[in-house]
Amino acid sequence: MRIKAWELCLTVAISILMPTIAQTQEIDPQNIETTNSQLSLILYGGKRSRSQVVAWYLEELGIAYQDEKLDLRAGENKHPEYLAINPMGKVPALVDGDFNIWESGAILWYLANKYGEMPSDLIVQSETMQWILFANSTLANGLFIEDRQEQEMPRLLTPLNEILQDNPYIMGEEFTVADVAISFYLYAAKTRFNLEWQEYPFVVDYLERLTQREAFINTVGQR
Ligand SMILES: N[C@@H](CCC(=O)N[C@@H](CS)C(=O)NCC(=O)O)C(=O)O
Repeated sequence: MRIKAWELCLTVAISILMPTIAQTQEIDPQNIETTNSQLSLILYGGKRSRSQVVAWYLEELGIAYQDEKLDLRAGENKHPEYLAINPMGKVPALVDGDFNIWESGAILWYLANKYGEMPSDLIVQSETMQWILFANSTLANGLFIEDRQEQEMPRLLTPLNEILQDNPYIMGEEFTVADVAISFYLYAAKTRFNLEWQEYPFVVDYLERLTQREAFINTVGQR
């Protein structure tokens, strides 16, 4: 099945429901100020959106947050109150006290640094950033964009399979935010297109392990 670029956001998060840690609440665009003052961490997302990758990582970190689901079809992401948080009018966006950040990869990076166990080593930090950017751009486009899928999927999955043959996780022995970013798109593509990926057994094994994580089950894995 082929998919157009504009459909990407409707398909990357196939399995969407409410996180258990999150307190889900329908947004009242007139009331964003009030909402912000109630909890310091607020995730703005949409029902079928990349906000799920952030929800998963927040749950991995064990951080309670307020889950604000915007109605994208109704254009709530274009209301002035939300544009004040993300001027691009896209989700996800995260509000942490007085700080707003948007772009799912940047949000993961911020959370990993502030609440995770990001080492101070520049090499490790840069490699982590490399994988987050790869997931959000090269991998997501290669897996989902109509004109690229056939050529890019084997090109990207072959080296991923080799890396995962030698390591349980994308950066080695430890589960990191890079695994959240990478596996989110792998899972979404595999589910969306009903792929077996027999030729990539270590990718499949990796996905099976990650999708059994409690935080995944409680967020992306919910249907
Ligand atoms: N690269 C951005 C993509 C953001 C994006 O396109 N979000 C979609 C939902 S997945 C959106 O807000 N769509 C609504 C719109 O474009 O009006 C990210 O990873 O955060």
